Amino acid sequence: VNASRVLKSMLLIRHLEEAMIELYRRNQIPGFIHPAIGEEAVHAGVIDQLTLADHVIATHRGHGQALVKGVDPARMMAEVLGKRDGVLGGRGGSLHIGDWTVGCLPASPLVGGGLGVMSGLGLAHHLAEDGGVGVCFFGDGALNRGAFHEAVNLASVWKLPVIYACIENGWAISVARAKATAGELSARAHAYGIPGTVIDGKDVFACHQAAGETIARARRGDGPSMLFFDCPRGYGHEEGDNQEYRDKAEYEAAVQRDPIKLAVDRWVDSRVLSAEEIKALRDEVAAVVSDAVEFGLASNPPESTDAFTKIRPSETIA
Ligand SMILES: Cc1ncc(C[n+]2csc(CCOP(=O)(O)OP(=O)(O)O)c2C)c(N)n1
Ligand SMILES: [Mg+2]
Repeated sequence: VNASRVLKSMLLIRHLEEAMIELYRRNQIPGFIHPAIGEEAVHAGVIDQLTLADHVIATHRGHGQALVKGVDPARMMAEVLGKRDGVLGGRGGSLHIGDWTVGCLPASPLVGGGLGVMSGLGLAHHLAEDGGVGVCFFGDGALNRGAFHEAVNLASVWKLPVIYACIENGWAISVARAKATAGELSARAHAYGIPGTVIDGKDVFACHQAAGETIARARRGDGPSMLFFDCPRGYGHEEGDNQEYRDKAEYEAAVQRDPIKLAVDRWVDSRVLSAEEIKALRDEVAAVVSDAVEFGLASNPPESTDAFTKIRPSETIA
């Protein structure tokens, strides 16, 4: 694991989202935001191993996934604020975050909406024989959608280079996983003849290693895999969710294991990073975040006269 690069990714996700939360509370952000606080190790550990030519499709909780894939933080912030300098011209916002030019497809806010799309992209990489892979992130709520079974079944039959990365945070809004999802998680993968492994989603080293193996397998042409990142939700479903439906002790246990703190402690203990190096990374990230906020706030909303442009495949977005 490249410690400074991976830590920088995790810090950037955390602090850019904290800045979004603050702006949201000041009513600056239209719609909803779904922070991924506590999921940073999954995003950083997995996507760190992809190239620009590989693809990711993010979820409704996708800022971190998009940031690590290479979406520009300032243009992401402008997008979330609904401004014309956003990655999608301010038309998509948080729930569609992405940027084709860095291999991050605009997110599907439909639960499980990315699964079929990514199997299609896997087919494109397979037919092009370009060695590229796709990673489809999705939540445990998507495990029970018909689209999940269709997408994974065909990917297995056709040996497509796709990693299905389930972020299992224990909840789908206010529905606990145990109330909605039957059986063992890994059985969902084994049913389609592909590997399915449960990983500690708060441990960036474990995330990195498991993803590395599945990415290598996909690149070799040995087909798809599924990873289940066990990552108890340490935040509300969306900003503003007071989580009245949740048991306090269960919530507190989820918050307790902070992936950033766990990684920092390990790097410091093993002398991979010094306290000074970590401070320098924190300062660097803080500057990127404050520039992103400034850029986003200074940008203007889209022109109404632009509403019917850039809606056809032949027209580039933003
Ligand atoms: C098809 C569909 N049904 C319902 C919703 C409303 N919805 C938004 S997020 C969500 C829960 C998703 O849970 P999960 O997939 O576990 O992801 P998490 O929010 O836990 O990250 C639901 C039901 C939706 N967006 N799409
Ligand atoms: Mg969930």
